[in-house]
Amino acid sequence: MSLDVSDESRYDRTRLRQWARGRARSAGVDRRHLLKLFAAGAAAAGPIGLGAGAGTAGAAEATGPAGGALAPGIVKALPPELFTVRGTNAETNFAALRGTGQLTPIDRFFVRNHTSTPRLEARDWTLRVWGGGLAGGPVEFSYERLRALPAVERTLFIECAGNGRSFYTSQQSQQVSGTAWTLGAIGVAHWRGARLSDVLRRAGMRRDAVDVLPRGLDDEVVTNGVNLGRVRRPLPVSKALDDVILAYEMNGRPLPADHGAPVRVVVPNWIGISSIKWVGDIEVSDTPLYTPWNTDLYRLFGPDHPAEGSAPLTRQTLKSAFELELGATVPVHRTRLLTGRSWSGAAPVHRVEVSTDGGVRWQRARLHDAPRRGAWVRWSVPWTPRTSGPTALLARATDATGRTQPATAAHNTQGYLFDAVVRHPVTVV
Ligand SMILES: Nc1nc2c(c(=O)[nH]1)N[C@H]1C(S)=C(S)[C@@H](COP(=O)(O)O)O[C@H]1N2
Ligand SMILES: [Mo]
Repeated sequence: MSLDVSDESRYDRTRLRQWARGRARSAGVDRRHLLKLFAAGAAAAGPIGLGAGAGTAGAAEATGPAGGALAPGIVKALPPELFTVRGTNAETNFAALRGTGQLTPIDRFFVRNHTSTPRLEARDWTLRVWGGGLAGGPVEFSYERLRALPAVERTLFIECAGNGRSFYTSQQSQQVSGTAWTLGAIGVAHWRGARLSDVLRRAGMRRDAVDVLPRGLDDEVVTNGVNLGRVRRPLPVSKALDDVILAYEMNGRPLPADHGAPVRVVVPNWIGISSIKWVGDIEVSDTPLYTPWNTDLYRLFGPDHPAEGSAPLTRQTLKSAFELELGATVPVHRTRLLTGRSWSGAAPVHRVEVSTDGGVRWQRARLHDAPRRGAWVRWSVPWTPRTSGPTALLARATDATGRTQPATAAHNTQGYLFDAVVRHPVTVV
């Protein structure tokens, strides 16, 4: 089954209608209560609140005994040259990608945890598929049974919906809630796993099933005293059957703990929250499902959107980033190669232009990867700064749909889907 953009927008419209008619089952959470909670959070929280952002641990950054940053609950090492710790999360420093290949090495792949990384053993793990959208009762898959299914391999990014959020504030002077990521809440990996469609068919999914709901085995998420339950976000059956993977390998190795071991969902091109880590069960439903992650979170809210928010967010947007620290100092009259990466959830990146004078003149960057949907392209341009002082580097991508990164991103209260050209400050000395 194929799913193109028009199918997805049809799906979004249908869902919005179902939502408006109140047909949805509310998946165990009092919606009015939550809406109030999130509204209060957004108003009070400034840059940090609930969103694709803070977990239970709040915004404080802890410092470890060796002086390195400690993100409570992340297992792998987080040296400050590779990561910036933000609450329970770790952002990849883009400068640390310079010289690496198309795949993000696992030692620098960002981590977004609502709570903390659980330690699960493959031999103790089972995936339970259950619900009213199955012909019979629940079906269980052991790790071995999953690995015995036909394997698929794909190179795909996972990117948080809130990636780039801090630029709403720093570049557009707008208030948003959630983790103040710069552009490093993305990584590209080579995934290997079973097709979700194979698992659903073997579990006896019925033709009238509409949603599947993968749920993580990490701790329940508690925000301001309200228990939202385990991390879970419904996927429409059309997407689930199209290209979703139950991944057990990342970059040729068993999935690491922080990225969902032993098995995670990988949803190509969609916002990161769709790709549930540490998946333990999947509900298959014959009615639409709602959880906080597709109602009050991961929709667009604000004056330009309906009171109940936009349709649930699906595809990622278009972005570019330099492999250079924000605020870097560079020597005058010396030629250097500016490098970076661009990506889009909609189509392959077609063209990248770079400006080194704050956006007055633009030149085409040389692309170093064959553009493919689902991954990024690396690019470069030589630059010889001629005058000293502060300036801004800009990179602007266009994808194969013809869309170019705009000068400003459309504001929404939770700061999702920032897609504007970022003004990357540097000082020439
Ligand atoms: N079970 C579970 N799955 C999860 C999350 C989580 O906290 N728990 N975070 C989600 C979010 S918001 C993102 S952006 C991605 C991040 O994946 P990564 O940590 O492997 O980079 O995982 C998603 N899947
Ligand atoms: Mo995310």
